[in-house]
Amino acid sequence: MKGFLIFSVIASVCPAVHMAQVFVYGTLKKGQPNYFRMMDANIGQAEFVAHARTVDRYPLVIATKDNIPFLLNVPGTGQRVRGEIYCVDQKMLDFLDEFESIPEMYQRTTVRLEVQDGPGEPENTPKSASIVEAFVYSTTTYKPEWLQKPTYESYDAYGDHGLPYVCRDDRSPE
Ligand code: PCA
Repeated sequence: MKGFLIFSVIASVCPAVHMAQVFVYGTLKKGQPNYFRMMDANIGQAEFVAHARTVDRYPLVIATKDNIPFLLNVPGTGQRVRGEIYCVDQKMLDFLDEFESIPEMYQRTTVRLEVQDGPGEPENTPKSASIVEAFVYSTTTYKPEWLQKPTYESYDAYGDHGLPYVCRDDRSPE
């Protein structure tokens, strides 16, 4: 019984076993500059599951000269970060790993999330307030001074922080 309870708390939300759960908090969210990549069927498949926020606090900062959002893998500081959970197929996961320059810029780690709301199909949507795990592109390869930067609960490339995201395919080091 105990085992069953643990299994049901950390639930899998993807309908197909070959799909992985990914939490996006930055430019891959709806309305953000790289969302179109998630929706490109030539790249792979990504299905929106629900809005969610991290169970633990993390510093979500904007850094580098290109104003890139980074979730620093330092649980316990910063804010409970808001984002979106997607189920993605292997092709999309492979693309995202490359797009996010793993392992130099980001690392793909797992994060615990509290589900907020989903699109409504009760059988496919995890219950509001349930706890799920997903992959996230976070980083441990940050500069120490990034820890002093302002943190955000919810990233918006077009927000009033005045740090607009610069998209380029050939990122050069700072
Ligand atoms: N892309 C990933 C990590 C940060 C970024 O801009 C995301 O949206 O979650």
